[in-house]
Amino acid sequence: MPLFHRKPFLGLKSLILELVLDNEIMFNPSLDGEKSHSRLIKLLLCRWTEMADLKALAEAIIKGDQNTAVEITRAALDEGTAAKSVLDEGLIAGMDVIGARFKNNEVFVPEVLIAARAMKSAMGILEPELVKAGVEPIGKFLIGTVQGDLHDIGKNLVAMMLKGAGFEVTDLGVDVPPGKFIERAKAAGVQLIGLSALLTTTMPGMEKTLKALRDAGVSAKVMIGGAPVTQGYADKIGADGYATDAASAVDLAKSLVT
Ligand code: B12
Repeated sequence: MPLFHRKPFLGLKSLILELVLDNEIMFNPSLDGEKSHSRLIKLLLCRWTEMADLKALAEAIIKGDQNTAVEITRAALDEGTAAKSVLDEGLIAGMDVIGARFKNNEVFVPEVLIAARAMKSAMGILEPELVKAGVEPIGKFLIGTVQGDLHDIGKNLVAMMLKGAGFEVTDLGVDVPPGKFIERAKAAGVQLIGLSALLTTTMPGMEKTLKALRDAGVSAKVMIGGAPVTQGYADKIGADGYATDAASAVDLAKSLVT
């Protein structure tokens, strides 16, 4: 399979506009016409290639093609593409599509898990470069299934989608007592906390955890979810938000950190 799919004249017009807006193409009086012209062609080719590569990366994530995702990520970094562009225009763009399709019932849990696995592998290569480049996550998120509850499939999906959206996620696992949420929330300085519950008998654990967090002075926003949870319940216990599925959880998290 060819490494890159280069589509001729992919968004060429918007590309020129983007380069002009980025001030990368300027009318430089010190350059003669020929030099300016060749500089323009060089820049266009360079950016166009980058865009095509990252589009192919997003497609690999959508298909859950782990090997191709890793290969393109490595090649893009070797070619000098900025780690942040690889993240935003490749990995996150791909996970955004999967999230939207999941929300619309066009794909289901297995497809999301496969896409997330591809993203995780590519992230393994990208992460050190992001750290080197000083790229900050869009927010720090702590998540766990509340005390007494062992269900984690939905919680894991939420965690993966949030990672895919650019959040730094700490996953405390299942059966998490309020004290553990407090301890990690303080240690990691998170802006957001996600509580998951799948049992009507463990749902009160959300209220208990929320109260304990507030009593301990943790001001991070708290969002809740899980099959039996509703917006009404979130309002009743004073949570900052509720989402029905992993894709909506990403939208909610983004809205809570801005
Ligand atoms: C798989 C499963 C199990 C597995 C869990 C494996 C695992 N690793 O998670 C096992 C077999 C261990 C299990 C055990 C039990 N289960 Co069970 N289980 C299920 C089942 C079939 C699927 C749950 C699931 O994974 N759904 C798929 C995921 C993707 O959906 P989700 O969890 O809802 O998550 C999505 C959203 O809710 C949301 N979301 C989830 N978390 C969060 C968090 C935040 C912050 C946000 C914003 C959003 C969000 O986003 C997710 C992704 O889109 C459900 C039935 C069902 N259809 O829901 C019963 C179910 C939840 N289980 C049930 C029961 C009763 C039990 C047991 C008590 C059975 C028993 N007698 O032992 C035990 C309890 C064990 C315990 N202490 O927790 C009942 C609960 C009934 C009730 N009213 O409380 C259910 C509804 C089955 C039923 N119809 O009776 N279970």
